[in-house]
Amino acid sequence: MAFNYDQYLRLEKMPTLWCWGCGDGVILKAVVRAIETVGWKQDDVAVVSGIGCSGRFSSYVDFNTVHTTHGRTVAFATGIKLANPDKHVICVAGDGDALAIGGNHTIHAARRNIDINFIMINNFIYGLTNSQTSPTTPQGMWTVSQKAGNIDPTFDGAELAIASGASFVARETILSPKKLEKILVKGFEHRGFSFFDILSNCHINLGRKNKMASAMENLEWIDKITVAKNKYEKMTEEEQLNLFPTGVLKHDEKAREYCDMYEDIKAVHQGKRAKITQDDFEKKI
Ligand SMILES: Cc1ncc(C[n+]2csc(CCOP(=O)(O)OP(=O)(O)O)c2C)c(N)n1
Repeated sequence: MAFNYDQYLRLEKMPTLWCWGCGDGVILKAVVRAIETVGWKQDDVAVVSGIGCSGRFSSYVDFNTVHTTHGRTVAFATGIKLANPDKHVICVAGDGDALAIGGNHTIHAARRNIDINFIMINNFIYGLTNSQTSPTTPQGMWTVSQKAGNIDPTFDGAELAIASGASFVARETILSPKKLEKILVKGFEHRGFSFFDILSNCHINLGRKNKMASAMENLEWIDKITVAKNKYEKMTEEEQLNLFPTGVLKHDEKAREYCDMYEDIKAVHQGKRAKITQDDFEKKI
């Protein structure tokens, strides 16, 4: 039977404001399909987005949604999750939102290992505001803020999430919607901070002056810079240079989740237990 997307969409908001051929729609489809697979009820899901093309995401989906300020997606999401630990929270942020203005929030949400699903739509540029350099823009590329070519070293959001303490980290591209759906399902089912670096095209604002003016050309470039993790691991360091491995990059089931740890704090204040000790951080599985 055909998948019923209408059930998950705010049809009155259609058509979307995304450009023709934008990858954001592919990600939206994968997210709702993954939600159906994990069996979450629409009323039990909150989708929080910031400002950017990616920020439009929350307007189009029929869940509890918050379209919040630029760079503060995960701060809002943290409050929602702590107040509703039994609900499912998804953050959607651009690479600018997640790694530039919101970088500090991303680091600390990952460090706490709070059960939030953080989807970074990585189009390598500030899309909505027309082509300023973002932390993921490759060196040498034209941007409107660095017209001679970007000199800032490129930042790897997945590596940052791993180093910060996220317990589930994965990368996929919109070229493989089925694989994308699968890693979303895995991350959604994981209890802890799940970070998804999803590589997508912005042929309008990244591509137009970087010789990939069509969606296809932009996607061919994404195909060239990505390689499945198992192949990547067999490559020499030289071959790995400028390539991004895709797939599940980290999956730690043992790390304790923040809302669970917060329950321990509540128990102390309610007089149900004396205090928290270091033993509480050894997860018993
Ligand atoms: C506090 C604040 N600073 C700057 C802006 C302007 N602004 C809006 S979206 C954006 C960047 C968008 O890029 P990204 O987060 O990568 O998302 P995309 O549009 O590419 O999805 C900026 C700088 C803002 N809205 N608020």
